[in-house]
Amino acid sequence: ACIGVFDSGVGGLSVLRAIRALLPQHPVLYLADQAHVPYGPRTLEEVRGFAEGITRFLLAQGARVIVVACNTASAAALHYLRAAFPEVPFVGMEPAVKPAAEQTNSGRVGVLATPATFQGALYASVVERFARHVRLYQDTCPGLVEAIEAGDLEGERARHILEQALKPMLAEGIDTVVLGCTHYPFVIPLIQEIAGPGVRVIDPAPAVARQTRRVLEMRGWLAPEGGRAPMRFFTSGDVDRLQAQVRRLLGDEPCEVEGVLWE
Ligand code: DGN
Repeated sequence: ACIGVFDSGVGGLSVLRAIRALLPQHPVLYLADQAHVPYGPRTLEEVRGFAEGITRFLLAQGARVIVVACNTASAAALHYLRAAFPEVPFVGMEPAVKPAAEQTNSGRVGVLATPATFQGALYASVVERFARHVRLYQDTCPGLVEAIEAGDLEGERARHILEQALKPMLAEGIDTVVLGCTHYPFVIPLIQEIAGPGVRVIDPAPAVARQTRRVLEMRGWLAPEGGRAPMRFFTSGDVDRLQAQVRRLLGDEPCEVEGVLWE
Protein backbone atom coordinates (compact mmCIF):
# COMPACT_ATOMS: atom_id res chain seq x y z
CA ALA A 1 0.00 0.00 0.00
CA CYS A 2 1.15 3.50 -0.79
CA ILE A 3 1.80 5.80 2.18
CA GLY A 4 0.86 9.48 1.88
CA VAL A 5 2.85 11.86 4.09
CA PHE A 6 2.35 15.61 4.42
CA ASP A 7 3.61 18.64 6.27
CA SER A 8 3.55 22.40 5.83
CA GLY A 9 7.08 22.12 4.46
CA VAL A 10 10.20 20.02 4.89
CA GLY A 11 9.62 19.08 8.54
CA GLY A 12 7.78 15.91 7.61
CA LEU A 13 10.93 14.73 5.86
CA SER A 14 12.23 13.84 9.34
CA VAL A 15 9.27 11.45 9.60
CA LEU A 16 9.65 10.27 6.02
CA ARG A 17 13.28 9.39 6.78
CA ALA A 18 12.16 7.09 9.61
CA ILE A 19 9.36 5.54 7.51
CA ARG A 20 11.83 4.92 4.72
CA ALA A 21 14.27 3.23 7.10
CA LEU A 22 11.55 0.90 8.43
CA LEU A 23 9.36 0.36 5.35
CA PRO A 24 11.51 0.85 2.21
CA GLN A 25 9.33 -1.60 0.28
CA HIS A 26 6.30 0.74 0.43
CA PRO A 27 5.85 3.53 -2.12
CA VAL A 28 5.54 6.96 -0.56
CA LEU A 29 3.96 10.24 -1.66
CA TYR A 30 5.27 13.30 0.19
CA LEU A 31 3.49 16.63 -0.01
CA ALA A 32 4.96 19.89 1.33
CA ASP A 33 2.35 22.65 1.56
CA GLN A 34 4.98 25.33 1.10
CA ALA A 35 2.51 27.86 -0.29
CA HIS A 36 1.17 28.02 3.29
CA VAL A 37 4.21 27.40 5.47
CA PRO A 38 4.42 28.06 8.43
CA TYR A 39 1.21 26.58 9.83
CA GLY A 40 2.11 27.50 13.41
CA PRO A 41 0.60 31.01 13.52
CA ARG A 42 -2.54 30.12 11.51
CA THR A 43 -6.01 29.45 12.86
CA LEU A 44 -7.14 25.86 13.45
CA GLU A 45 -9.88 26.26 10.81
CA GLU A 46 -7.39 27.33 8.19
CA VAL A 47 -5.05 24.42 8.89
CA ARG A 48 -8.03 22.04 8.87
CA GLY A 49 -8.96 23.27 5.41
CA PHE A 50 -5.44 22.71 4.09
CA ALA A 51 -5.24 19.25 5.66
CA GLU A 52 -8.51 18.17 4.11
CA GLY A 53 -7.54 19.35 0.61
CA ILE A 54 -4.14 17.67 0.86
CA THR A 55 -5.67 14.41 2.08
CA ARG A 56 -8.08 14.38 -0.86
CA PHE A 57 -5.19 14.97 -3.24
CA LEU A 58 -2.99 12.22 -1.75
CA LEU A 59 -5.86 9.71 -1.83
CA ALA A 60 -6.55 10.58 -5.47
CA GLN A 61 -2.87 9.88 -6.20
CA GLY A 62 -3.20 6.41 -4.69
CA ALA A 63 -2.28 6.77 -1.00
CA ARG A 64 -4.05 4.27 1.29
CA VAL A 65 -2.66 5.45 4.63
CA ILE A 66 -2.11 9.11 5.54
CA VAL A 67 0.66 10.18 7.90
CA VAL A 68 0.08 13.71 9.18
CA ALA A 69 3.78 14.44 9.63
CA CYS A 70 3.14 17.80 11.23
CA ASN A 71 2.31 18.38 14.89
CA THR A 72 0.42 21.56 14.06
CA ALA A 73 -1.82 19.88 11.49
CA SER A 74 -2.31 16.89 13.81
CA ALA A 75 -3.37 19.18 16.64
CA ALA A 76 -5.69 21.15 14.38
CA ALA A 77 -7.13 18.49 12.13
CA LEU A 78 -6.59 14.86 13.11
CA HIS A 79 -10.04 14.33 14.67
CA TYR A 80 -11.62 16.21 11.83
CA LEU A 81 -9.81 14.15 9.16
CA ARG A 82 -10.78 10.86 10.81
CA ALA A 83 -14.43 11.95 10.79
CA ALA A 84 -14.27 13.28 7.21
CA PHE A 85 -12.55 10.16 5.81
CA PRO A 86 -13.81 7.32 8.02
CA GLU A 87 -12.44 4.59 5.76
CA VAL A 88 -8.88 5.94 5.76
CA PRO A 89 -6.34 5.14 8.49
CA PHE A 90 -4.46 8.23 9.73
CA VAL A 91 -1.25 8.33 11.73
CA GLY A 92 -0.68 11.62 13.53
CA MET A 93 1.93 13.35 15.66
CA GLU A 94 1.66 14.27 19.30
CA PRO A 95 4.39 15.75 21.50
CA ALA A 96 6.31 12.76 22.88
CA VAL A 97 5.82 13.65 26.51
CA LYS A 98 5.14 10.04 27.51
CA PRO A 99 8.62 8.66 26.68
CA ALA A 100 10.12 11.82 28.19
CA ALA A 101 8.20 11.29 31.43
CA GLU A 102 9.44 7.72 31.55
CA GLN A 103 13.07 8.65 30.98
CA THR A 104 13.65 11.87 32.89
CA ASN A 105 15.58 11.77 36.15
CA SER A 106 15.10 15.39 37.14
CA GLY A 107 11.35 15.27 36.47
CA ARG A 108 11.75 18.38 34.34
CA VAL A 109 11.16 18.24 30.62
CA GLY A 110 11.36 20.89 27.91
CA VAL A 111 8.89 20.84 25.02
CA LEU A 112 9.56 22.72 21.77
CA ALA A 113 6.57 23.13 19.44
CA THR A 114 4.55 25.73 17.56
CA PRO A 115 1.93 27.99 19.22
CA ALA A 116 -0.90 26.10 17.46
CA THR A 117 0.32 22.79 18.86
CA PHE A 118 0.45 24.16 22.41
CA GLN A 119 -3.06 25.59 22.04
CA GLY A 120 -4.61 22.38 20.76
CA ALA A 121 -6.69 19.92 22.75
CA LEU A 122 -4.20 17.15 21.95
CA TYR A 123 -1.43 18.87 23.90
CA ALA A 124 -3.79 19.78 26.74
CA SER A 125 -4.67 16.12 27.13
CA VAL A 126 -0.99 15.14 27.15
CA VAL A 127 -0.23 17.75 29.82
CA GLU A 128 -3.15 16.56 31.89
CA ARG A 129 -1.97 12.96 31.70
CA PHE A 130 1.57 13.72 32.80
CA ALA A 131 1.37 16.86 34.93
CA ARG A 132 1.56 14.80 38.12
CA HIS A 133 4.79 13.08 37.04
CA VAL A 134 6.79 15.81 35.35
CA ARG A 135 7.11 19.54 35.19
CA LEU A 136 6.91 20.78 31.60
CA TYR A 137 8.67 23.86 30.22
CA GLN A 138 7.41 25.09 26.87
CA ASP A 139 8.81 27.26 24.10
CA THR A 140 7.54 28.06 20.61
CA CYS A 141 10.96 28.87 19.06
CA PRO A 142 9.62 31.75 16.91
CA GLY A 143 11.28 31.75 13.50
CA LEU A 144 12.86 28.30 13.77
CA VAL A 145 10.57 26.64 11.20
CA GLU A 146 11.38 29.44 8.74
CA ALA A 147 15.12 29.09 9.45
CA ILE A 148 15.00 25.34 8.79
CA GLU A 149 12.95 25.86 5.62
CA ALA A 150 15.71 28.25 4.53
CA GLY A 151 18.32 25.56 5.14
CA ASP A 152 19.81 27.24 8.20
CA LEU A 153 20.53 24.17 10.33
CA GLU A 154 23.53 25.46 12.24
CA GLY A 155 23.83 29.15 11.49
CA GLU A 156 23.55 32.12 13.83
CA ARG A 157 19.80 32.55 13.37
CA ALA A 158 18.90 29.00 14.40
CA ARG A 159 21.46 29.07 17.21
CA HIS A 160 20.08 32.30 18.63
CA ILE A 161 16.47 31.04 18.60
CA LEU A 162 17.45 27.78 20.28
CA GLU A 163 19.58 29.48 22.91
CA GLN A 164 16.68 31.76 23.80
CA ALA A 165 14.41 28.72 24.09
CA LEU A 166 16.70 26.32 25.90
CA LYS A 167 18.71 28.44 28.34
CA PRO A 168 15.82 29.23 30.70
CA MET A 169 14.73 25.56 30.71
CA LEU A 170 18.26 24.36 31.30
CA ALA A 171 18.50 26.78 34.23
CA GLU A 172 15.40 25.06 35.65
CA GLY A 173 17.13 21.69 35.42
CA ILE A 174 15.52 19.96 32.45
CA ASP A 175 17.30 16.77 31.40
CA THR A 176 15.04 15.89 28.46
CA VAL A 177 13.83 17.85 25.44
CA VAL A 178 10.78 16.77 23.43
CA LEU A 179 10.67 17.84 19.79
CA GLY A 180 7.02 18.69 19.22
CA CYS A 181 7.48 19.96 15.67
CA THR A 182 8.65 17.74 12.85
CA HIS A 183 11.01 20.41 11.54
CA TYR A 184 13.13 20.36 14.67
CA PRO A 185 14.90 16.97 14.33
CA PHE A 186 17.00 18.60 11.62
CA VAL A 187 18.61 20.83 14.26
CA ILE A 188 19.26 18.07 16.81
CA PRO A 189 23.06 18.55 16.53
CA LEU A 190 22.64 22.22 17.41
CA ILE A 191 20.19 21.47 20.26
CA GLN A 192 22.56 18.86 21.64
CA GLU A 193 25.47 21.27 21.43
CA ILE A 194 23.58 24.00 23.32
CA ALA A 195 22.00 21.66 25.87
CA GLY A 196 25.12 19.56 26.49
CA PRO A 197 25.64 15.82 26.43
CA GLY A 198 23.66 15.21 29.64
CA VAL A 199 20.36 16.22 28.04
CA ARG A 200 18.35 13.66 26.10
CA VAL A 201 16.60 14.86 22.94
CA ILE A 202 13.51 12.90 21.88
CA ASP A 203 12.69 12.67 18.17
CA PRO A 204 9.27 11.02 17.77
CA ALA A 205 9.82 9.99 14.12
CA PRO A 206 10.88 6.36 14.75
CA ALA A 207 7.78 5.77 16.91
CA VAL A 208 5.57 7.24 14.18
CA ALA A 209 7.18 4.93 11.63
CA ARG A 210 6.48 1.94 13.89
CA GLN A 211 2.87 3.07 14.28
CA THR A 212 2.56 3.31 10.49
CA ARG A 213 3.87 -0.24 10.24
CA ARG A 214 1.28 -1.44 12.81
CA VAL A 215 -1.52 0.24 10.86
CA LEU A 216 -0.42 -1.43 7.62
CA GLU A 217 -0.16 -4.77 9.39
CA MET A 218 -3.63 -4.47 10.94
CA ARG A 219 -5.20 -3.82 7.55
CA GLY A 220 -3.24 -6.64 5.92
CA TRP A 221 -1.45 -4.08 3.72
CA LEU A 222 2.12 -4.69 4.87
CA ALA A 223 4.19 -5.53 1.78
CA PRO A 224 6.77 -8.31 2.01
CA GLU A 225 10.26 -7.01 2.68
CA GLY A 226 12.71 -6.50 -0.14
CA GLY A 227 13.48 -3.81 -2.65
CA ARG A 228 12.98 -0.08 -2.50
CA ALA A 229 9.70 1.29 -3.75
CA PRO A 230 9.64 4.68 -5.49
CA MET A 231 8.85 7.97 -3.80
CA ARG A 232 7.13 11.00 -5.31
CA PHE A 233 7.38 14.52 -3.92
CA PHE A 234 4.89 17.34 -4.36
CA THR A 235 4.89 20.96 -3.29
CA SER A 236 2.32 23.74 -3.46
CA GLY A 237 5.30 26.10 -3.56
CA ASP A 238 8.49 26.20 -5.59
CA VAL A 239 9.46 22.89 -7.21
CA ASP A 240 13.20 23.56 -7.58
CA ARG A 241 13.42 24.73 -4.01
CA LEU A 242 11.86 21.54 -2.60
CA GLN A 243 14.08 19.47 -4.86
CA ALA A 244 17.18 21.13 -3.38
CA GLN A 245 15.80 20.82 0.16
CA VAL A 246 15.08 17.10 -0.20
CA ARG A 247 18.57 16.51 -1.55
CA ARG A 248 20.11 18.41 1.34
CA LEU A 249 17.98 16.86 4.09
CA LEU A 250 17.58 13.28 2.88
CA GLY A 251 20.86 12.79 1.07
CA ASP A 252 21.13 10.11 -1.56
CA GLU A 253 17.44 9.30 -2.22
CA PRO A 254 16.67 10.04 -5.87
CA CYS A 255 13.96 12.67 -5.98
CA GLU A 256 11.65 14.18 -8.56
CA VAL A 257 9.41 16.99 -7.38
CA GLU A 258 6.09 17.93 -8.94
CA GLY A 259 4.14 21.11 -8.45
CA VAL A 260 0.57 20.83 -7.26
CA LEU A 261 -2.55 22.84 -6.55
CA TRP A 262 -5.70 21.58 -4.91
CA GLU A 263 -9.11 22.88 -3.96
N1 DGN B 1 6.34 20.82 10.95
C1 DGN B 1 5.20 21.35 11.57
C2 DGN B 1 4.91 20.83 12.94
O1 DGN B 1 5.32 19.73 13.22
O2 DGN B 1 4.26 21.51 13.72
C3 DGN B 1 4.67 22.65 11.28
C4 DGN B 1 5.57 23.76 11.38
C5 DGN B 1 4.90 24.95 10.86
O3 DGN B 1 4.38 24.95 9.76
N2 DGN B 1 4.90 25.97 11.65
